Amino acid sequence: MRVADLLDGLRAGHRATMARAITLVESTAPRHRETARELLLALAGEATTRTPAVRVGISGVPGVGKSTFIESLGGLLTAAGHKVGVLAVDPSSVRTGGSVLGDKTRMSTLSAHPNAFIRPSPSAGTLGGVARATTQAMAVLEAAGYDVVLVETVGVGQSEVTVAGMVDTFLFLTLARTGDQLQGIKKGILEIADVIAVNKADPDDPAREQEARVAARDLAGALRLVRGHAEWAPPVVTCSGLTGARVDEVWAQVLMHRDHLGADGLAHKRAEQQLDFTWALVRDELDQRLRHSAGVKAVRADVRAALLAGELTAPLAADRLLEAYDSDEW
Ligand SMILES: Nc1nc2c(ncn2[C@@H]2O[C@H](COP(=O)(O)OP(=O)(O)OP(=O)(O)O)[C@@H](O)[C@H]2O)c(=O)[nH]1
Ligand SMILES: [Mg+2]
Repeated sequence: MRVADLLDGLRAGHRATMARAITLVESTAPRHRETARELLLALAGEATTRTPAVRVGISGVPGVGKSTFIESLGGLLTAAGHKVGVLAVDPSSVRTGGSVLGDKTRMSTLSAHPNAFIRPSPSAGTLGGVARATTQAMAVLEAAGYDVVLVETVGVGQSEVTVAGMVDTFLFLTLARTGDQLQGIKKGILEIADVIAVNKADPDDPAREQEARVAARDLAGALRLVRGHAEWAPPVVTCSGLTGARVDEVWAQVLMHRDHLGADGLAHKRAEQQLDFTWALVRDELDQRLRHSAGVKAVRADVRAALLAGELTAPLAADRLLEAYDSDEW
């Protein structure tokens, strides 16, 4: 596949080309890497002349209703003329090779919409690798004219921080569980969330709605403690992804956050993200090299045996491995 053909297909918004291009940038096969690089370079050049797409990360525990919410939100956005891409970063796929997020069954209407494109999580590799694939898939979608990209991720481990580092606005979905809602939320989340929505506040269930409102108020209070007088006080709203109630309000808050950043703030945020991404790529690559180093391979069994026998301390063992690594010829 030639890069020029891919570019033509993307500009024309051809879905088959998008799927192909995303597969290409997700690929870890060495023979794809060169083409993928060339494609991404061309896309990066084009991106500078475009209005930046709205990139939103959507997180929350399994079952909080992320996919259902995206189905509702995507419906609103496509009806308003937007082209909506949905990607997933799934930490469980890192371990098991299967992906549960971004499942099209919860997004059946959206996945059938001509102006929506849903891509489940790439199903293998490290979290860094999955994140890299997702960032690059985002570039492909944007080149094809997708002006909103939603990234779904489960609130497990490092995945939220990873996703927060790739999007403009980070939306956290939570539930009203009276009493324990604050304990149930990792403190780190309150530090990175830009907008919080207490989900499943269905209008036909007044008791639940009320519970959600109380939870939202408590959360807003907790946020003030955690974030102090930060410039942006993350709004806490309630919604019901299933019925679509107040999903428009959540989106309005996302746009408020975007307004707050402003064009310069957004450009600055994205530049910083690129810098972090660069170092993540370097670390990933170094990790790979270490894994495949001939020098390290030659000594690792000996070093291990010596360490286990108590003949080497950890710092000395590390020195040995690093020396072996440095002795490699690249
Ligand atoms: N009552 C109610 N149920 C909801 C709402 N949103 C989602 N659900 C239900 O909650 C369950 C989980 O919804 P999903 O959208 O799959 O949740 P998710 O967060 O994407 O889950 P994972 O992708 O597995 O992490 C489904 O049975 C939904 O029908 C809501 O607003 N109200
Ligand atoms: Mg889901």
